[in-house]
Amino acid sequence: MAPTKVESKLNDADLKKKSKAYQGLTPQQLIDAYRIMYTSRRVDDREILLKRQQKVFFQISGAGHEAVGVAAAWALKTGYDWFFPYYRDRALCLALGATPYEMMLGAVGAADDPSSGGRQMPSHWAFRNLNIVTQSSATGTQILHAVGCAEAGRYFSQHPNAVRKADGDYSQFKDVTFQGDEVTYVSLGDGTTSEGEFWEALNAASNRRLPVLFCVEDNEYAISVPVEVQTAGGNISRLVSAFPNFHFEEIDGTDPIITYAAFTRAVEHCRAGHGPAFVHAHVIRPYSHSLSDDERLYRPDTERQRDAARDPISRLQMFLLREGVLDEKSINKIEKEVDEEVQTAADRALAAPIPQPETIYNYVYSPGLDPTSSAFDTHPAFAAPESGTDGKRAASQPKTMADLINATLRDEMRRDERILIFGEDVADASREEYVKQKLVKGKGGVFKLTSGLQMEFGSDRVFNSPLAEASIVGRATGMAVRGLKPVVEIQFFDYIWPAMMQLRDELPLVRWRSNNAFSAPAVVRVAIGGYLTGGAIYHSQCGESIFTHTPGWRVVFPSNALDAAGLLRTAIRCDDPVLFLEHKRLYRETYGRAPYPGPDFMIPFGKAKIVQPGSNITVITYGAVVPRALQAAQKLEREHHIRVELIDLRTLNPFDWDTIAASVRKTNRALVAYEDSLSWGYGAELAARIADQLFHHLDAPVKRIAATDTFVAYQPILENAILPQVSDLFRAMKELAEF
Ligand SMILES: Cc1ncc(C[n+]2csc(CCOP(=O)(O)OP(=O)(O)O)c2C)c(N)n1
Ligand SMILES: [Mg+2]
Repeated sequence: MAPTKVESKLNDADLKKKSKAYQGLTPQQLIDAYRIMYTSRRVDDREILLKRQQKVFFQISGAGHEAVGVAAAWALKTGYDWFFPYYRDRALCLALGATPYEMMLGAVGAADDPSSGGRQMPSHWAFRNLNIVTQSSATGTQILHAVGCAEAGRYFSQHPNAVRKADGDYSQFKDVTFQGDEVTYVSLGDGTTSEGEFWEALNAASNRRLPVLFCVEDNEYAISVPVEVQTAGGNISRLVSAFPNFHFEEIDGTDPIITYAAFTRAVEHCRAGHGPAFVHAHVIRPYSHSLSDDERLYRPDTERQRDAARDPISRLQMFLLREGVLDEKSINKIEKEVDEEVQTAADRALAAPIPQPETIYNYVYSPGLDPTSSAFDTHPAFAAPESGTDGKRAASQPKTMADLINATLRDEMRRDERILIFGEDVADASREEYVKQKLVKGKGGVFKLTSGLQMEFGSDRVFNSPLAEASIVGRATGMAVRGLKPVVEIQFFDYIWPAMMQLRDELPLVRWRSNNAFSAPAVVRVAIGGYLTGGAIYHSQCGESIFTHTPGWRVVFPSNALDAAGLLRTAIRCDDPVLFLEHKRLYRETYGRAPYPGPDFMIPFGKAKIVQPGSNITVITYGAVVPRALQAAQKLEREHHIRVELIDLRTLNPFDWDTIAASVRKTNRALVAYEDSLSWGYGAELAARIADQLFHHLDAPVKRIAATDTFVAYQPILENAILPQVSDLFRAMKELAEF
């Protein structure tokens, strides 16, 4: 938008003096600030009008927060720094370069809405070209993404080769840009400071001295809950003041000049590499929480009038008049121009095409790289056992699943400098000198899966995280958005739940909700499952169906060493988020060992393995039930001449329906076996599909065998009774065959 010329009669000397008084902002910049703040308010007002006319479907305003947005945008650099705003940051986005028209496209849910293509509510900003990253409605999740983003910027500065792309993997779709002194901005409300993820983010940013600028826009309410209920003592600045390496500011965020000065100091601290900054801006919320809220139900008029007296727009207007920067006529002129622009934007947006229903499946997964395709189907290259060096001979020996996962991670990290590994206890030793001085051997994971990787690749590529699962997944998401390939570990599936908001509402959803503007193809490795003899309730759980029920994830669950290696490589090279479930009991099992299949062996997703062909019944399973079902099937054949076709799914989403269907058409009998508790488990969906789509081929009801509908108990007698055993599988198979 064209800036309005200063209309008052200021000479050069006056201007210089004034600019100093305005904390470095020129009178022209103040006029521009007024224009943007006023535009922001008018877009809100127009949306409210359209909502009342039922032409838009939701409205949440940035009213009262405009000065903070403009000040932050001007202290930072468009397209250079990175932004994780929240829904009140309309003025920030406008000041960074977004337009009222683009915002209106979001409000009407137009196909060309740059933030989400009509998939998200309005004010959920994403502007790829402005480095404004997609956000969700979940309060606080964005803070960890910002931390990961800042870590990525630093990583690329220290590993410029990581920018390189490879053909045929995710990196071909990930152009990396970074700046050595870039800053990541993230904002949130006062209520959101109560979320655990806020504290996890502060802790990580502080400890790692990351250039993250945290901005708390404190309007004293979270919907109807006042700040003194959210925050012990009523002031978040006081609570966070002990975090080291921070620069702190607490300011009146309704005054753009003061706010700009505070942001400028904060940005300087971050850019200089001193660490993060925290700007606590006191603002107002004149328009209720959203159009679905009426604040008169919980705020008396007196309080609302007190706020109104601090309205940032009228304050700046009065200031400009008082200073002689603008007169009434020029203010009216600006406002008229803005009103016209907003009106035109709304009219154009209302006429814009809306998304077509058939596009709903677009961008659940990468449109560019299909991990089920033949590109991911390569042959193993086993080392020849009789010839070659000792190393080659060793490589030809059968290895455990744990060995091959470790070897795959190692080879992929050698191939691709974008890969980072972090999680709880994954490093050999955080105090790396202990290992280097050979004082200790190093840990490398509670199951030793990442053993030796820190020592080979360095502590900036393999490192321990704090004990904070949301932080692991949230930071990985921020890194993956920037083009890194984090391969993070959740130590036990039983402890995945603190990360659930990130795993359900964020990582798998980044691509779809931003209409492919952003993506986060990270890998989350998780140790899962029971049969441990003593694992008990909190070290034995399954629960994979919760993730196969979440669109956006690829879910992998190998049963043997070779599949684990081939599928993990596909997971790392593909362009989708992958939940890689590793059964603890299988890590070092004799069953399914294999020699190392070489550094390029891949298995495509969605391709089951027929473990044993058969003609009488089909058994569909995966994970640790595979060897148990095989034992039962072999016994059944020995004792009763019943031939079982045993299918190992290997990947749960996508899953290989063609192989299941072909088998059931042949045997006419299906048993679905799984380790998770029976009801609502993964097998329920398979059984339903078979019953639905293969009904005419069935000679017997589709049966399921699974754990009891309880958790897994400690005492082995109880554990055996709870988890499906070989004898249970045998019985179920026999009954089905004899039905
Ligand atoms: C995790 C989560 N819990 C609850 C909500 C519902 N909700 C949306 S906004 C909001 C209040 C946020 O208050 P605050 O952080 O102070 O921001 P403000 O809206 O006041 O700017 C709540 C409870 C949500 N979106 N996400
Ligand atoms: Mg608030």
